[in-house]
Amino acid sequence: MNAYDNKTALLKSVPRTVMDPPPDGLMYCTVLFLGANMRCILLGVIAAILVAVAALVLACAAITMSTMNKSEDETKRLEDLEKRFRNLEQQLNIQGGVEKPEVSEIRPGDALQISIWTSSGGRKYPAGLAADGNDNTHMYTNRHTNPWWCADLQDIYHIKRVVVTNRMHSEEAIRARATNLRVGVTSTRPQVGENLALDAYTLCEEKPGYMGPIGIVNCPDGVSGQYVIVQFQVANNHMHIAEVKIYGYKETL
Ligand SMILES: [Ca+2]
Repeated sequence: MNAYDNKTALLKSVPRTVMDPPPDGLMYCTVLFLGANMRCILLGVIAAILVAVAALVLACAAITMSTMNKSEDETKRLEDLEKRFRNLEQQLNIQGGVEKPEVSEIRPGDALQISIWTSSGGRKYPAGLAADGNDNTHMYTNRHTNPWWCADLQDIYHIKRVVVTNRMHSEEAIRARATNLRVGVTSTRPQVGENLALDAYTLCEEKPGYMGPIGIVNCPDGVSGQYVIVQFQVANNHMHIAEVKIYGYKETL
């Protein structure tokens, strides 16, 4: 066997799978090609998803930051408004616009009552005895339906509180005449000797039943006038009280 024959024999011994494509070689290459492209597509899809997720995270972070900034801005805006309001309130206080004057006791310049009871010994108990600063002296009226006592403040005052002290040193049955206390304010002077209607004044408060040793009445804001009325809503009875203390402040125009 010469060299040519040897080469030929060697070529014939090479497997056909290396030298020649298999009968379905075209399909094999197509699968390889598509397989490579599918991996690329898959990698592309994964990359796109990652990019989308990253974009979503960034968007959420941006929205959160924006919301926080807006919240901080709103808080600062409210703080500024409150500061401006406080400054305005302070200015009004300085100008007397909303300043509430100090409440103090108002001493009446005069006092009157529906009638003056006179004892068998000729002793009289006028209205001034309920405004003399002495708890041991008291005013005293004849019997009336809804007897009244009145303090003349001789100027317009805002009335905030009235403290009525019952007659001292007497039997409980006598002091029990102080029943159904009513206190009010009016700018009309009541007439001595005349019954005073229950709606003849602005009522501060009424205390149903026995008043006890002391009756405390509060007046709502805005109640003002020159005359403070103390009245007992009773049928045909005497009125006798030791002291009336009035608290408020003077009207300023
Ligand atoms: Ca007195």
